[in-house]
Amino acid sequence: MHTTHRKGPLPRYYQLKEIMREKINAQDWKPGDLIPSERELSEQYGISRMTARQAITELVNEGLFYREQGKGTFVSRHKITQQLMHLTGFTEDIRARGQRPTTRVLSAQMCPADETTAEHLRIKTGQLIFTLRRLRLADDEPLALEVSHLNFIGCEKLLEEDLEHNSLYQLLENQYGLVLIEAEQELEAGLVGNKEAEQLQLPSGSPALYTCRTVYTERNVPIEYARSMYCGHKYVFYTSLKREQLLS
Ligand code: 16G
Repeated sequence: MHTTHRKGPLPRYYQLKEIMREKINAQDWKPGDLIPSERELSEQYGISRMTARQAITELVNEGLFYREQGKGTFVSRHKITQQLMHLTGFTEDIRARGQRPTTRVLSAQMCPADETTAEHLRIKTGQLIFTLRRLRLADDEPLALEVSHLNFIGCEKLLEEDLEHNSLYQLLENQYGLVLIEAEQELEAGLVGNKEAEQLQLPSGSPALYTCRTVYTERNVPIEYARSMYCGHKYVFYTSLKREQLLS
């Protein structure tokens, strides 16, 4: 389909959406490419600018495009998938995609646990725990801001670790002999605030995915409570669902 039809059964913004989707699938438009402006699309397809805007906006909302203020609208990179069945860390997820994970440590310190964190880690509010704030990048592109709270005997030793160049999960497992067994994770949609927008190099108000994760070691002891903010247009959380068989 290369043109939109006024008398077709489908609304014209929808037809344009499908045309643009095809361009991405056919790789005529590649990740990072600037797409034509509303004006160019409206002239090319003989539609109003409002119709072109609606089609673009819907593809932005679906995560296929992203907008950069003052620059235009671009094709998103293929999203990074975190499988929700396996307990993996950022480094593993990014390497599995053939990308290079890097980390900027924003702060690492012993802090008193706030009420929510204490509840998840099953400790007393105010207990000192290791708190790590990191900006996570894939191929030098900022992807997520993470705050990890860790509690285990000797967690203050993490202050001496090089967390800029090491995976936290690998350290916990290989250096500290901790066995990460399972995790609970919640996802919530939201928007990127001003400060985070700057760190993630996004316009403020961009879509974000907020996650809360509690990781357990053996005997169901919580060890990490992490709150993260992922760039909404670069990340997808994947889960496969099976219908429970009816008991006969
Ligand atoms: C993931 C976890 C985070 C954990 C990190 C470890 C979510 C929402 N967060 O990003 O809790 O600290 O992996 O990654 O999935 P690392 O081993 O690369 O440091």
